[in-house]
Amino acid sequence: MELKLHHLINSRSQRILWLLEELQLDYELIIHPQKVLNADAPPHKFPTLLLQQSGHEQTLTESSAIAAYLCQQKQALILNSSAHHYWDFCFYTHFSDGSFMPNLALKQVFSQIVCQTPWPVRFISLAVKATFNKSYLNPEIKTQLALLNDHLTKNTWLAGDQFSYADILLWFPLHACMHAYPDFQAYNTLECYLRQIKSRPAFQAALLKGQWSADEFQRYWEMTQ
Ligand SMILES: N[C@@H](CCC(=O)N[C@@H](CS)C(=O)NCC(=O)O)C(=O)O
Repeated sequence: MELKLHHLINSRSQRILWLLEELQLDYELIIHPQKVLNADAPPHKFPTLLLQQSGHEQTLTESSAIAAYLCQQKQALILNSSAHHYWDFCFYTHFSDGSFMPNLALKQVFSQIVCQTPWPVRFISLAVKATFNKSYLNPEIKTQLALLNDHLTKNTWLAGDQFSYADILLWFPLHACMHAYPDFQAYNTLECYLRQIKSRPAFQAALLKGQWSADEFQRYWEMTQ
């Protein structure tokens, strides 16, 4: 099976790059420094994975679908339905992109609206953003962080002692929260969990290959606070 990954620097596709490194799969990496705005270029969502097998090419998008497929193929980083932490595995593989990331995506949207509002009336969109953050998004994220913090206080990884692709999917929104949510430092366990991820060799290799910029990521997500 030949694999080609379309990756946008500092985006969610960094998770699939990390997954490919964890699974020790051979792949070709196509790096996109920024969003494709050219009408002639094929539209891309990042990640997009192209799989070539027996003369047939398949295009796969959606990080969680890509992760589920690759891990099933390799029979790695997944839990068997008889495993003690199977239900945690099931829940958290859907939680990250299904519930957690949408709140961060809304923060991104409000931040973009502010950036695109003409300067003389920007105070209006700034006020809307602040109100929505205060009254809805930050309380929602607080509840989600408390859930994760509580779970990871009792477990090394999301699925108990076993590192799984649920952890890979969680990393991006959790790391974004570190900069996008004002009181993140109150969650000591989550900071330790992120450090634990950072110490994985495959994670480090993926950061290098994906041209990850920690400063750029921080700057981008801090603007959404
Ligand atoms: N739910 C999808 C979201 C993919 C997505 O929207 N990725 C962003 C980068 S984080 C993207 O492709 N942006 C470029 C665009 O929408 O044109 C996934 O996790 O794979």
